[in-house]
Amino acid sequence: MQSGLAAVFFFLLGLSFCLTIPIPLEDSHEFTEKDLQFAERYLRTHYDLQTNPAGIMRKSGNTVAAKLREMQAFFGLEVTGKLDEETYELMQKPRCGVPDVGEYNFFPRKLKWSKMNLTYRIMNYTSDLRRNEVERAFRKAFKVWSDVTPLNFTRIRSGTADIMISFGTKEHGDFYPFDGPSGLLAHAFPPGPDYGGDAHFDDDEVWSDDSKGYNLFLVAAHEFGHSLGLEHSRDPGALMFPIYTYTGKTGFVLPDDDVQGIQELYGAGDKDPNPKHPKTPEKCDVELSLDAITELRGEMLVFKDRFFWRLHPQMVEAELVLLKSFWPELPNKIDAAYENPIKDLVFMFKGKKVWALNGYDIVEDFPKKIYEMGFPKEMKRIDAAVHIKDTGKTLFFTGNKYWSYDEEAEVMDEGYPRLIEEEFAGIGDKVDAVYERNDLLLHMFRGFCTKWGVFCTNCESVPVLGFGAFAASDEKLSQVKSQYFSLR
Ligand SMILES: [Ca+2]
Ligand SMILES: [Ca+2]
Ligand SMILES: [Ca+2]
Ligand SMILES: [Zn+2]
Ligand SMILES: [Zn+2]
Repeated sequence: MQSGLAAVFFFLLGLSFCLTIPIPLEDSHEFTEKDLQFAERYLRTHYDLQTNPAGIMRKSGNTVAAKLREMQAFFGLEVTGKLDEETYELMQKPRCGVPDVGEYNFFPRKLKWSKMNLTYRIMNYTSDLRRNEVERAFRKAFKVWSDVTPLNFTRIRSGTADIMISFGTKEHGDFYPFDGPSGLLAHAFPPGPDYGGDAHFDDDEVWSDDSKGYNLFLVAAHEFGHSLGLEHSRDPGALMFPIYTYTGKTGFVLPDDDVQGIQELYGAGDKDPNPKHPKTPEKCDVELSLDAITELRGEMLVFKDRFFWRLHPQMVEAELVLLKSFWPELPNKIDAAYENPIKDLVFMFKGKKVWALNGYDIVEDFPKKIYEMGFPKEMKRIDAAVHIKDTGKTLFFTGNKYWSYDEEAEVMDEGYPRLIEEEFAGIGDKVDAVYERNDLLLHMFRGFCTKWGVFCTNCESVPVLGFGAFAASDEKLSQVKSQYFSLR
């Protein structure tokens, strides 16, 4: 229970202190003895840190540093070899029990089944769900993989199956004990005889068929990936990413990264009912267009599909994370976003709905309908939004028009909508995303626009389309208008 509280505590701390410079372990009193023990156990379980009974965190610093560097590299964190808040925060997240680094794994690599017809057997059930719900979750999870390969899965009710599925707690017979609620959720063994292929689920978790506790289907689909020979992926959008994220009750589609992985082992099937497998966006992709951009407590968030990039002012690399890993209740893709720093709120838009977010929390009474803000009822969506600190106004772009909203009075300004082309000549008749930079310029994005300093440092040769900068206040506008063309 105490470690659960600690997890919540650090989870909350994570957002408000996400700007802190990594704290070197040696000089820091931020971590208690218990935290250090937890970190050590994490590195032992997932990164094969060798056991040393005499206070390994301080005495064999080099080994720990090397393991921390491996972990930080795996998750795309800043590689310091030191335990910092961000690394510790990540260690607290619920995850799969299989190690992340292949060569240190507890089983030999590159294993696969030599047959395409496999059997599975459900040895016992969790009391959290009805039997038929458990069976449906497992059946659906196998279908994820059989849809994209020639593999077939048949359930048997007695005897030995290739994939034996069971629920257990703590030490459950294989020397890889579970750990009570949260932390490790499940693990599975790679293809092979006996234990090979078997999948174990921690019954100290609350299993569900929706967003409560942990979704059995999602965890099972991940574990069966291991049962078939897949390792963990570094792609935060992949099903085989080691950290659990609830991605929604319906419409799960296996991401492209996992499809590539499993088809490398077994080839493609001929029956894929949904051949559109989402790819994880790459920030230096020439054809990248953006959904939305906003600031959040000093960080920049850049949204694209199910993801956003987090840009800490002090960090060189943008971190790519799933939208739902921060805000499980939000839709998988948003249209527009802006921050009102005075209210300490971020507003996000999708279709006719708007959400107000205070850090990780959705503000009560949200989502609301956008017409409640003064937009016409028939308006279907907002393309882009930006808050201008100087004037206290928020500009909304939709189609070829834009609106001005008075944040203090919470009303639309008179005389709007106006044509985008009138005020922001050259940007065209539609805007994808817009934000105000410290230079008081509005940076507007339309179409492919990857040439963006901190965001993608090595795309000098990428053509820049639909990128414009405009002064946030009227006085500067004409001067900046000419700049727009040279920025292009
Ligand atoms: Ca087996
Ligand atoms: Ca657990
Ligand atoms: Ca947009
Ligand atoms: Zn796993
Ligand atoms: Zn086990």
